Amino acid sequence: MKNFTSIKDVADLTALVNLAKEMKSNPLAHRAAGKDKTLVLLFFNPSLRTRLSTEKAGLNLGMQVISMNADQGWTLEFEDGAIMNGAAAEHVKEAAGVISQYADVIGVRSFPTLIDREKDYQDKVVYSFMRYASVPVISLESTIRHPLQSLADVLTVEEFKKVDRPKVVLSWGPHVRALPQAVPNSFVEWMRHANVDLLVTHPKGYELAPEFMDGVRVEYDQKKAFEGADFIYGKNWSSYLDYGKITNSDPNWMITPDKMALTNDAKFMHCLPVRRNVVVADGVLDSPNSIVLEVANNRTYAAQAVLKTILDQL
Ligand code: SN0
Repeated sequence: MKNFTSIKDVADLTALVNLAKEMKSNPLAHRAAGKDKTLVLLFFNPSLRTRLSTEKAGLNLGMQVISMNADQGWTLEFEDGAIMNGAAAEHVKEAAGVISQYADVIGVRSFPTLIDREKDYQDKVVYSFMRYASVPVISLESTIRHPLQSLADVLTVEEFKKVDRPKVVLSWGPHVRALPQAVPNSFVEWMRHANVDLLVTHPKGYELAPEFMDGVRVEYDQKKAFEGADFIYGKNWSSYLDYGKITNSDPNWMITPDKMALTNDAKFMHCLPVRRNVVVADGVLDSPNSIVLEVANNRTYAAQAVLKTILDQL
């Protein structure tokens, strides 16, 4: 694994999940792996879990960790051949090259504009860093994917499943803000490689990009989708078709205890942050079936498995 930006960077998902489990069972066992190595995390957008869990993962592996909020101050230029007479003070060619002088591994977070679909789906920030950095780059949520979240999701399903091939339902829920498609895109991309029966439910108009959904089942009737589910994964996303828009805010799509009652005693998962009583009702989040904190905890071990794999190859 040179970089970590999508499932395509993972040679063997089962082996990576097993490594994450091993990290979890003894988080400090590999403190020598990252000795004298520096992890630099760059945040072009806000972060709570990703920042803390990835820092923690690096520290558990004995790395030195430097995080930087890159959302203020200089804007970077990402276009090749740009005449830089506008707002951007530095090209990513120099920025990524410079950070590579200080870091052994670089992590980058960036959100989409949700205005220009073609541009967002080029995933330029993370790919530019990969191109111009001389050290491995990991995605801390790119404009269209959130692979560390998805690895934690696969690990959590693996830990909590009661049947060999559980029914996993990704359910859209309403939201007041237009959110990225990164988490659901990535969730689908990873779950289709896991041993699960995957179903996606959302209102018409919220179809995800074909590059992620090809061959994945969709059920537009949310209640029907919930029937017999072993896991419900709640998430809002803005429309891909009417790009970045909120085209449905029907509160009837909120995930409620009534709907959870239709499932096979399903566990409830969400990547967080979550708007209570908008996307999901209190009764679901506060029920014993909610494992949102377990998902968040697993973010550390997902990141630790990825970092360990990369460190072993340096
Ligand atoms: C982000 C998203 O991609 O949906 C981060 C999730 C890991 N979520 C938000 O930005 C939520 C913002 C809000 O106002 O609720």
